[in-house]
Amino acid sequence: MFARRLPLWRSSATSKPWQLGLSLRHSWERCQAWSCRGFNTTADQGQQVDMQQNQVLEDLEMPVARRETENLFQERPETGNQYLEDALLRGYLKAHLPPKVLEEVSQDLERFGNRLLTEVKPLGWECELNPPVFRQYDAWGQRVDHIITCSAWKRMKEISAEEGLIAEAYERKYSNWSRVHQAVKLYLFSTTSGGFNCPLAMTDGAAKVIESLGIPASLKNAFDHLTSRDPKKFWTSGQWMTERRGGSDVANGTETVARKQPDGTYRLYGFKWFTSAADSDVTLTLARIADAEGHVKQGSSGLSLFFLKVRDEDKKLNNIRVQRLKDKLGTRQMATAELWLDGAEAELISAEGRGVASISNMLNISRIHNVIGAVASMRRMISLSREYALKRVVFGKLLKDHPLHMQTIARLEVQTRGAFLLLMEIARLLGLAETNMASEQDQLLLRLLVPVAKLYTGKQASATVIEAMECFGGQGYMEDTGLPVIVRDTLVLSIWEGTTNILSLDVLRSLTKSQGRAIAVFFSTVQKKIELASSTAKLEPAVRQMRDAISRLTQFVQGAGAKEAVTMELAARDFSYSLARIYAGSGKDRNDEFQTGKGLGISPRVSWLHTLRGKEWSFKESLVPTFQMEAAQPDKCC
Ligand code: UCC
Repeated sequence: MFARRLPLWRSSATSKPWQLGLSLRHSWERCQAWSCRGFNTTADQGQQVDMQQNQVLEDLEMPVARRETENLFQERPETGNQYLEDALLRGYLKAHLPPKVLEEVSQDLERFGNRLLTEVKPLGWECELNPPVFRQYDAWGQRVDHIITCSAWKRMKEISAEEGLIAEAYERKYSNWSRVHQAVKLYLFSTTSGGFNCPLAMTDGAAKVIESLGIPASLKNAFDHLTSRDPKKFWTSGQWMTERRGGSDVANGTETVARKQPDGTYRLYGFKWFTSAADSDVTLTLARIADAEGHVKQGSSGLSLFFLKVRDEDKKLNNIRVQRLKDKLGTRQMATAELWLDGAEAELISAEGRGVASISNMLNISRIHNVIGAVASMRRMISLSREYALKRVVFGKLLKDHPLHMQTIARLEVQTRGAFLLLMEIARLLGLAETNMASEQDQLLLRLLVPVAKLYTGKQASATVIEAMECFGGQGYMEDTGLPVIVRDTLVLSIWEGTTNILSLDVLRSLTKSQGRAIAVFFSTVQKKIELASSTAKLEPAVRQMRDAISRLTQFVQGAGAKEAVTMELAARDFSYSLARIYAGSGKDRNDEFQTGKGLGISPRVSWLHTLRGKEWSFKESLVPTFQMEAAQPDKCC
């Protein structure tokens, strides 16, 4: 076929410019017949096809410049108000929030959805086009170490304050539901935020640490700034944990030394290798306190937590030098820097040697933000793919009418729904914990689910956005569609805030620390959810699958005590994946309408495609909880 194809630029004597629209359409249809003929054609059919083929080739031999463009361009996928278009989100809120809260929150989210569309989205794109620039010296040779951010980035900070993206969680206007409200706003904001979701994650984490310390008088001012709705007052925070020797093994990698001053403050000396959102106002960081002889204690118990302002009142850096900005694959809108601390003034805010335990409050919050970012990226890419499927014609019909294409999107949708329900569950539990309404079981579950969700959704998101990018063919790979930005920015989610393996070990840490109570709560919670689901006949296959998975996991856990530590370590990732799949897959709820689907569906089954105009696809996709016991056997693992 290719041997016979004529170059496009050779003009055809038979075609007339005014016939082009028609002839191209016809040739397209002929193309379909031609491409569908298969390999086994009779001689007659073969002749016919040859004639058709010749005609198609003739039709295509138009000088490119003279073609009507309307048939050659693809349609841009457009989405509207993200809140109004997210049926699962709205269904979840309707099923959970008390009516009065629902009314107010819905109004706020609808308004915010419009603001995202009209104001925030263009700003996010501007941030992408104008990444931060580092100017080390001024024109006269003075060292200035100035990180220059664009006006859109600065505007994002103001909008974050105006919208109460941090404040909401600490004002607790809606009591235990405030965290859900905040999580939903951040979820909607995430993919249009131009990377500003990163400083917000750390700011929330810093506020959480300060609050958990009882808001000491010395930190009251900082707490007010971090949780302010006033754009002029709002501060963001960094989270400087990673040093030259690495970011996972913080206990052994941290070299920064803190020297006590006569006034009780400290001065920090060290080198921070990754400091995200380095333009932040304040930060939390770890260091080892030196004794009178200048000695420091190594290991985790030598680390203490410090609070510091990055600049003074005159915007001068706090004895900090910026070495350079990082050249990252994604999140390029946001300045990540290498910093020298050369006597930075800091305040000790944890008990000496309790730095890691204290900063873990921040870690858990920023890990939840990571989950928010992951689910948001998945949702955004699927919304766009779905929109595109309603517009893009290939092989003579819309993408939405191609079963294989729709099956692909359906699979992504199932993953996203499971991840969304996991996220909402965490936000719900966090809200309970912060309003003293959480039972001991709720708290154990929250501790376990944060690393489980972080590690699982980080991986899900990377796979999902790449698959969704493919739904646009070559267009998905084009920078100016904005799709590669989402893909790049998503890929970091399995790395920062702890890699998949580090988080898998944290899952084990939470089980060990609770002496098995966390896993017991996990099992009893999913059993209850499954009991609820079993009353719905059409969920029977999913319930069976779930029961089977739980039983296999229970067997493994029961046998784990007798095995060597290395066995559990090798199993940690598969084990955590299973926990995530089972919990997300059992995403049942108390509200009947939400339980049985009716277009919202529970996560193991997807029926949303019914809502696509004109076609009635129904795919039974499953978040099959598969726990590979083999991977837990050291001799089979290499
Ligand atoms: O990447 C970074 C910033 C990027 C920007 C992020 C924006 C994200 C936004 C997303 C939006 C889209 S900052 C670097 C991030 N680095 C990490 O995440 C660190 C990864 N490494 C770990 O997580 C390790 O597991 C360590 C550092 C926690 C291990 O430290 P240790 O000292 O070796 O661990 P230990 O000895 O097991 O734990 C010390 C104490 C224990 O408490 P006690 O002493 O009472 O028994 C632990 O139970 O800390 C407690 N602990 C925790 N508690 C440790 N982890 C936790 C936890 N997650 N929750 C509660």
